[in-house]
Amino acid sequence: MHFCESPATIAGLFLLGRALSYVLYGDKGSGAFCVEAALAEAGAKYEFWTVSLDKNEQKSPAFLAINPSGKIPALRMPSGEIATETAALLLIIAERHPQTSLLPPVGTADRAQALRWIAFMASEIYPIVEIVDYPGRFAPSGSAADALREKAKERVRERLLTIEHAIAGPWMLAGGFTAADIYAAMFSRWSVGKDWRDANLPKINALAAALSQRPAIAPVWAKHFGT
Ligand SMILES: N[C@@H](CCC(=O)N[C@@H](CS)C(=O)NCC(=O)O)C(=O)O
Repeated sequence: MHFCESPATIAGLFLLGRALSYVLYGDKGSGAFCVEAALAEAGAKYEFWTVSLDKNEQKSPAFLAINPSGKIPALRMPSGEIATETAALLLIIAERHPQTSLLPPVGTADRAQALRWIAFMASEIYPIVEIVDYPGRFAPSGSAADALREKAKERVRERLLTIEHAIAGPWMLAGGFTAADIYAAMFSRWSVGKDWRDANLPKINALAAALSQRPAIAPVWAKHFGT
């Protein structure tokens, strides 16, 4: 289903989606991967509505009404309210589906570490990805923007190495799989280049391979990142 279908169709499907399931607004290979993987892990019903980054649909008036920051992913809850921010969405899904292992139990040392690494990636990596993807938003276009993009890529690589060194193996935490693994695997597919990743991030690569084999997540991984 495409985001820019006729308004009547969208309105009808909105209502249907609202009544029955989550509605995830996103695009393939984007931050929507995390949210879709968490929903799949939870066994939750959801609709995936494409907001095309190639077509800049995240800046369309229709989508800005959903997320005024003009970014995907956004998630409409079955009860109708919208939430955004990938890290928050991971935590919201974990909270609403406590039968999953997306987050360790409240008050445990493992939960503290899962929250720590999710916050690290949200604050230290995701904003730098915007500079890699859209350097012209931060520097005059041309050689200044190109140089900035390269510097930003270096920072993403440095911060992914911090994650690499923190991985217990196969998952980030010795206690097992959490939402932090979904987030880490996604960032390793962006910005840094496959050759560099293969040479420098063996633990994240192994984590991503394990994630891509989880029964619920396997089809989501294939959809967003291929096999
Ligand atoms: N702070 C947001 C960042 C989301 C974000 O940057 N999403 C990217 C796609 S992965 C996007 O929509 N980029 C389009 C743009 O910045 O115009 C989050 O954590 O969800």
